[in-house]
Amino acid sequence: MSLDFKPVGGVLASLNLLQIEVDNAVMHIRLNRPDKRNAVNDTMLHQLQTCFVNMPSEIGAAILTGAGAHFCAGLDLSELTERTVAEGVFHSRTWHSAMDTIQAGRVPVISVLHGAVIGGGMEIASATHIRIAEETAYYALPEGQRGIFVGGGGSVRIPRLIGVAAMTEMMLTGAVIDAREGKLLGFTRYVVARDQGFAKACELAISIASNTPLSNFAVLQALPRIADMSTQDGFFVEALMIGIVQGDASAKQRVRDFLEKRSAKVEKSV
Ligand code: 1HE
Repeated sequence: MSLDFKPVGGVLASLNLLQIEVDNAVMHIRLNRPDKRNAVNDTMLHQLQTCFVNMPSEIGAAILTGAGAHFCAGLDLSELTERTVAEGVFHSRTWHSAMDTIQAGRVPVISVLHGAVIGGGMEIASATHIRIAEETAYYALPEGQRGIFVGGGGSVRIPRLIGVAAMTEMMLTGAVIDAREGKLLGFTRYVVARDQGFAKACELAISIASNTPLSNFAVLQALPRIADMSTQDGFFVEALMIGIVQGDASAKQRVRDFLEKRSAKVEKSV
């Protein structure tokens, strides 16, 4: 498959801060700036956005990881000092746009978190759809200590995962949360042993990529919108969504496959 990425905003010549590999229907995107602990500078942010905007139609799921000992040390603080107030506002909006291409893109994204998952690193992870932590992962929001605030959508997404109270405490105190506590708080779905995150992500990604595209579309696009709606609006959109999804030929085939004993039962994993 050729990965013909078009630059977003004409900024990029290449995606050198990402390492991208494709295995059948799964794309693996690795933040690749380990010497700076994958701190996200403007170039990396644009490259992430470019990658998700140009997701080839053959891809059905993506895995996001970080190179080196850490997932991501957050915003590249070296780019922050010279910004004016207006530039700060617009910079945050650039992050919002990039994170949106991940969360509201076409493919489900699984992040594998290890080592530091700090500030903007938590914001990137919270824009993905499933988070897997390796036991080395730890989380912090040191924005309070740095005299800044979250700017990559974290104030919206992170409280929906761990609650406003936990995020408030993390931001006020700089508390560092380990992988197990992160799971207890609801930030990740899984905690796995060191170096086991990618294998787990592959297992999930292969399964997710085999869902019908319209069903994955409904999960990614309708669920978060319904969560923002009134109860009655939510029921209404849900009814429209199931009507559309179940009307697709691939859905009808899958239901027939089950009824005619050609597809697997629901079984709990051991
Ligand atoms: C960086 C950054 C960075 C590392 N921006 N350069 N994020 C933070 O406040 C986290 C800051 N980073 C750290 O606390 C530590 O670097 C780590 C715990 C992540 C890793 O420690 P360590 O000992 O493995 O590495 P190091 O020696 O601290 O860093 C290696 C290099 O990466 C070093 O550069 P060098 O040129 O001296 O080798 C560091 O300066 C550089 N580096 N992290 C810039 N973040 C959308 S708004 C989001 C707001 C935020 O994300 S605030 C949180 C920012």
